[in-house]
Amino acid sequence: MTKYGKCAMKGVLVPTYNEAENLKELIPRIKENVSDAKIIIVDDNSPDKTAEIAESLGAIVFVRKNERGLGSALRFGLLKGIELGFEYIATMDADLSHDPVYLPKMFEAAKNADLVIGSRYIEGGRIENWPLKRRIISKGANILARSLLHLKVKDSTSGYRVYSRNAIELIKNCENADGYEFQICAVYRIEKAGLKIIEVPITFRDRSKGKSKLGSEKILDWFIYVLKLSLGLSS
Ligand SMILES: Nc1nc2c(ncn2[C@@H]2O[C@H](COP(=O)(O)OP(=O)(O)O)[C@@H](O)[C@H]2O)c(=O)[nH]1
Ligand SMILES: [Mg+2]
Repeated sequence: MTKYGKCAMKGVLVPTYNEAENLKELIPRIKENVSDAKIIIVDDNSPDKTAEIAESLGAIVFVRKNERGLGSALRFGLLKGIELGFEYIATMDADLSHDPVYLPKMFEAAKNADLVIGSRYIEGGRIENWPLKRRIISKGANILARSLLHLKVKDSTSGYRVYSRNAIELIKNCENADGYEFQICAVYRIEKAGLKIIEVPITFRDRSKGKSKLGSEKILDWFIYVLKLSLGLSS
């Protein structure tokens, strides 16, 4: 038991920055698809009142006042999820790019794996209405990750995932991966540790509300991180 009531086995973690409008649609849609899961929001003190909206919609909300970063928010939320007693934790973006309709299938697959990835780059996976530039960045990042880090996973940058407790124990050490590089750090550690990873095809759709937080500086940080990881210079 926790202060949030009888502990559910499943959590759905959503990192947010200025996603109030998207959460109004996302939270009810998660509840519709996985009624037995608790929703955890890690918000970095968004000025648009994301946290208040999330709370009013019944989510467990953590507000970080002095920190920013997708990776550090995910690490924070996954570790909180373990403390709260969840067995499986899904992670997904707030912007409806990750359709909650896939959650039941992904949680089901997680019974036989330590990491389930909602994948755009396996048979049956698709990307809709993403500009060409974003497609090239995403595909390029995956090709680089596969060749430099010798990864088998086809979509190592997807943020739509389900982690087991074992997998979360491993990503505790992704301390230098505070931004978008967290996704790659997590896959790298889980795959190299020999844990089982399953990719499930998804259709990814570009956001229609709010703004992407991926800028060229973050892409460069990601690239330097992967390079360092491949050379054994980063943990
Ligand atoms: N807490 C937190 N969430 C973030 C941060 N940056 C991005 N996010 C969230 O991470 C998810 C993915 O970010 P997004 O901007 O959609 O990236 P894109 O899909 O690669 O364009 C969204 O839910 C964002 O609100 C951050 O610094 N802190
Ligand atoms: Mg997005």
